[in-house]
Amino acid sequence: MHRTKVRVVEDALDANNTIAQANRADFDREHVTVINLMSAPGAGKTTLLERALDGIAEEGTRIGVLEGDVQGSFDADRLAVLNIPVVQLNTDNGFGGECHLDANMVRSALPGVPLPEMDVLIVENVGNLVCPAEFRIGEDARIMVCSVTEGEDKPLKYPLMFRACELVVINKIDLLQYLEFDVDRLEANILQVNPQATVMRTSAKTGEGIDAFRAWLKAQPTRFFEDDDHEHEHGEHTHTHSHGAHSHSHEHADHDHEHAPA
Ligand SMILES: Nc1nc2c(ncn2[C@@H]2O[C@H](COP(=O)(O)OP(=O)(O)OP(=O)(O)O)[C@@H](O)[C@H]2O)c(=O)[nH]1
Ligand SMILES: [Mg+2]
Repeated sequence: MHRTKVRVVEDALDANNTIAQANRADFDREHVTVINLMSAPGAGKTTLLERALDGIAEEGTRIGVLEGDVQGSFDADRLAVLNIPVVQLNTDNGFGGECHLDANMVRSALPGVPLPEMDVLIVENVGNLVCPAEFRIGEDARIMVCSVTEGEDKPLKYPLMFRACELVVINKIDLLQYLEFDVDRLEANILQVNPQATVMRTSAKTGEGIDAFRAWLKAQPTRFFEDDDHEHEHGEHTHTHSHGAHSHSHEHADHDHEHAPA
């Protein structure tokens, strides 16, 4: 029984990776760098984007957002005032209200995403600390947002998500003064499970640390200048570039996924 379950999960992840490659080919053709933005519900993904993307187009970086939510367009509506391309993708429309985005869901939304108008596409994943990390969507880099109300132990309890990300943003640091929270211990735990991670501390409320986050985002389109010799004919898991985003091939195959049939 257990073996059957693992096989189904492997097949599902293989199928996902095939579609993720197709997404990636489309992104490459349009020279768009794609970032998968993940966190537990409410850690501050949308608020960080509201802060960091305000005025970024005027500074020369064309960023679009694909908003993934189970239901509703609350987050897309919040970002609409920024005057950037924002597309909403709901997982309850034909996808069973999934708790994560997968490559197929993103693919279904691509016809509505004006890729030629952007250098970077940020995909805000569904708020969840486990499932989104298991499904590649064809992205170049992954960001995880972890807020200071979630507990210092989270990297040790949910290591896959922290390990999958190039950047970990510790958000809501304006609340530290009200909490008994050891932010240095959180950072040490993040680096214990992912020594390569870049770690930033932000408050999307006060704006502290947002400049560094914004600078990180603005640096993302450079991969096409760095990779000009490579013709961009790489597959999802064979290409190495400045973010090291594709060196994780099939590391998840031995993880039981919550949605596998029993
Ligand atoms: N104090 C404080 N509150 C914040 C900060 N960032 C976000 N919030 C608040 O946290 C709540 C959730 O923020 P969102 O940006 O909606 O979080 P999210 O990760 O996009 O949530 P989902 O998309 O539902 O997963 C809101 O009430 C925000 O105002 C912060 O840095 N400090
Ligand atoms: Mg959000």
